[in-house]
This record gives sequence, C-alpha cells and structure tokens, in this order.
Amino acid sequence: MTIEFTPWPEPMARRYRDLGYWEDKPLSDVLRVSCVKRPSATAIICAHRYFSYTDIDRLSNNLAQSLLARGLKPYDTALVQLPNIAEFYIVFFALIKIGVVPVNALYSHQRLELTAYAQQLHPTLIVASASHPLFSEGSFLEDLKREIPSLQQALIYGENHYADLLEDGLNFPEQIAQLEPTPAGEVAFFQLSGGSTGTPKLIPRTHNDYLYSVRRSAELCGLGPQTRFLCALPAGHNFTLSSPGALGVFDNGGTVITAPDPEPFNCFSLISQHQINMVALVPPAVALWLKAAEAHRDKLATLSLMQVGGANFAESIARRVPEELGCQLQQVFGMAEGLVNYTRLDDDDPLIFCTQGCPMCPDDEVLVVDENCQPVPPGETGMLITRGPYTIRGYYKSGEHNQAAFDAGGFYRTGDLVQRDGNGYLRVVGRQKDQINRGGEKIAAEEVENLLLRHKSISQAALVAMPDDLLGEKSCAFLVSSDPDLRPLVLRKYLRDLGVAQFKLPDKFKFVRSLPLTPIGKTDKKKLRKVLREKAVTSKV
Ligand code: OOB
Repeated sequence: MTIEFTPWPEPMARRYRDLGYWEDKPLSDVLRVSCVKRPSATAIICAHRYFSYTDIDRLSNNLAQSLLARGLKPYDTALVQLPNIAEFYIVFFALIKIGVVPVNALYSHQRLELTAYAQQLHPTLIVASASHPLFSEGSFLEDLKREIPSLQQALIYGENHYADLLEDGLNFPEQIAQLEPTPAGEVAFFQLSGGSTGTPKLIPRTHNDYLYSVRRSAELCGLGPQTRFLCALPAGHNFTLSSPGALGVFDNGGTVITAPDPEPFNCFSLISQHQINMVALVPPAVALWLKAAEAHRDKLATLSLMQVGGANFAESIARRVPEELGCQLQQVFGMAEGLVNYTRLDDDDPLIFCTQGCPMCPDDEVLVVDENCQPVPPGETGMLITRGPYTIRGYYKSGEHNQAAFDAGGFYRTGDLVQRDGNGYLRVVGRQKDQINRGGEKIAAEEVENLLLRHKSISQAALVAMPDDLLGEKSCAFLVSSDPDLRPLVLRKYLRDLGVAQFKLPDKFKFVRSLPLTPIGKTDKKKLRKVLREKAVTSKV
C-alpha cells in the first residue's frame, strides 16, 4: 500500500519534470552525491563527535539494514522525535533509503502531540530519545503501543549509546544495493503544519518536490563545500532542514554543526570553535544574539550569513544585524506546506531590511487576493495564495479541511496577509488564520481552546495573540468560568497534565463574564485583541 496524498494534476507534473524541477531522484540523493564527491569531508559535527559523509552513509545503511531485519518495509510509517543530534540525520536517511516514511515531531512535543500524529499515521516504528521525559519516565510508550496496534518497533536511544547502537555489528554491505526508497513521485516524509485547527495536520512531501526545494534554495544561497552551517533551530523544521538547511549543506559537501537550541553563548562558542559561516534563526533568537554580541562579537568573526524567518522581523532589528553581528542578513518567509521566499544575497538594503523576499522558483504561482478572491493591486494588503512545484495540494487524510485550505484551482490558502511590490517582493503584514506565532512556534488557537473547554468549570474559551517585545506574540486565553477561584497556576498544571507541549500553554489568562460575538455569532477575536491592547479587564496571571 502506498502513502496517500493529493497529487499535482498531470499537465503540471509533466511541466515540472520538463523544466527540470523534478529530477525523479530520491531525497537521499543529497547524501549520495557528497559521498561520491567528498567522502571523507566532515558532514556533521555533534558536540565532540565528527562524522564524515562516508560515516553518515555507512551508519544510515546499518540502521536501514537492521530495520529491514526487524520487518520494516516500504510505505511503513515512523514517528520520530529526536533532539538536534547527528542521529536525527542518520535516522532520517536510513528511513528514506528503505522507503519508510517518517514524521519528525518537535522535541518540545509531548503526549498529546505524539499521540495525535500516531493516530493519523498508524506508524510501525517509533524512534525517540531516552533523554526526553516521555520516554525516561512513566508508561507513555506502553500506552501508545496499546492504543496503536500497528506500532511494533521502538528504538529509544540513550544518548551515550546512539553511536554504539548504530555500529552494533550491523554491516551488511552485500545487502546495501537492495535498499529501495519509494518512487520519487511519492511521499518521502511528512512535515508538520503550524495549524489553525483542533488537530495538528500532517504535510506529505514527495521526494521530487522536496529535493527541488532543497537544491534551488542551496543554489540561491550560494552553498558550497565551504559552507559550515549551525543548526540551532529544531532540526526537523522546514527552515533548518530544507531552506536550504542541513539537506542543502549535505548536497553541497559542506558541514552541519548541531546545537541543542539557539542560546547565544553556546552558539557563539561553536561558531568560533568550528569557523561557522552560516546560521538560520527566528527573530527572538536574533534579539538575544544582538544582546550577547555586545560583549562577545569577536567570536562571530567567521559568520557571513544569517538567515532570519519563521515570524515577523522588525525592520529596526533587521538593520542592526550587519552592523552589530558583522554578517549579511537574508530574510526567509516560508512554510512547511511548501512556498519559500528569500531576499537575494545581492539585493539592495531596502529589500533585505524591509521585505521578506520573493519566491524561489519562477513557477511559484503567487496571488494576493481580497475576500472575494480577486487580486489586489500592487502594494495593497491581501491574502497570499499559492501553488507550484513544491507546494502541497492537500494535507494528509483531511478531506474536509482541504476543501477550505485549498481553492478549486489547487492554490493553498496560506492565511498570511501580505503586500507585494511591483517586482514580486512580499511583506508579511498580518494573518487571517486562527494561529498564534510565538516567536516562530505556531499555536493553533482551536487546539488549546478545545483543551481548555474540557475543564469542568470552563464554558467558553478563546485564545488570542498579544504583543510581546521579545517573542513578537504571546498567547492570552479569555475564559468564561463558573469557578471564581480558578487560578492560572491550576489551569497551567491542568493543561500540562493533559500532555500538551509547554509552548502552547497560555502566557496569560483573563476571566470574563462572556465573550464578545460577531454579527454572525462567532467569537469576536478582533475585539479581544483590542481589549488586550487597552488592558480593559482585570487580569490574573
Ligand atoms: C516556517 O514554516 P512554518 O510552517 O512553521 O510556518 C509558516 C508560517 C507562515 O505561513 C507565516 O505565517 C509565518 O509562519 N512565517 C513568517 C515568516 N516566515 C514564516 N511570518 C513573517 N515573516 C517571516 N519571515 O516558519 C518556515 C518554513 C521555511 C522557511 C522559513 C520559515
């Protein structure tokens, strides 16, 4: 059985092949090419461990073979949750090589998120880390296996044993030729959607579409064997994986240096120790780096390119990047569903500081439309809709939601409000989707509202964004409660106990008698955001 996904219409698929966007090669080609060209070059530095391209190839082959021996087969799926370590990539390549289709959960995800993904995917395999509380204490794994009968295999790595497990006497060179990825037109793996609905959606990415996005991104960003890329945002996120991310670096024979997170002091040390020249960050991390650089700028001498994306980036901060960090800035406006926009390395300052770039592919069809789906004139605000050679045509098994998320022509409704200039450069000015962007971490309001409504004394809930100096946005829950003594502390513990990721816990709670409604009877979130700005109700934090 193959993995279902919404295919591109045949004439478009043909066009993308004819134009050379789709190469009909597996995503693991990024590793293969560098194994041929630069076998002994360092592919990954992870703390004190160095891995050459040959090492990554051999280790991922070993793991692939051992998974085949355990009965895994093409089109099986895998739920993976690993921190930023070399094994993230080894596991990724191992699975791709044998046609097992993974989803990479964020390391910050907890029981609810992992369970929701498993319920949708029915994975055969889970790969996780013993350093995560879910797998080091309690009975989560056993509970999950009970709930998801397909889940037969678990690889839970204790951090010190990763390398041992992969070596584990599992060299089967004679079988390596038999490894079979899924055909390039099919699903290679799933990305995660930031989402705006109750259940997080899975994004099927094909070998063809993803390989194109990696290779085009790498070309546009000037990657080469000299590239030394710091991966400090979650390794599985579309930004750090493919824009051009670690896969782009591998494809060009460069080096990826992993960091657990973007904490500046550790990152600065890594930069000076390993002569790192490129990094991808979200805006709040840039603010922290600017502060830290006041005393430690000398450590950033080798850094030449800083990509910033994932959330709104203030022009005033953008301008400080070259001046205070001594490197070039590139703005990146992308989405796990596909479309990625970049400012170009040779763009003039006003474009680099004031826009979020333009699409990477000449065949990215981008429209900026009003409520009636009519294009708006250049410079005016409208909703961004898009389709193209690497933008999905549908979420995984989400028939009903897809009706709303894609229009009749297959355009993906991004939910982003943008302005486009005469040259196709975009500025992100707002959002229509019901989502909070907490410094790049996306929170679907409905998901958290549904959890709050499960509490016995809460009858109405609305989660909205409130401005925050560092994160750009934080979340505030407006609640109607029958219990006057309900406290934020208790509610946060209640949500944590339900198993939701920490970043989704509301930063603020406001208790109100009723929620304002729009004329058609929906919660009036515009009014709530206004209320927040005016601080009109008494708050309890
Ligand atoms: C990236 O991907 P996702 O899927 O986590 O989030 C996508 C959404 C966009 O629809 C937009 O709302 C927001 O994140 N966003 C930005 C932005 N980049 C993303 N909003 C304002 N300015 C930006 N530069 O976040 C992502 C994927 C690939 C590359 C970069 C970011």
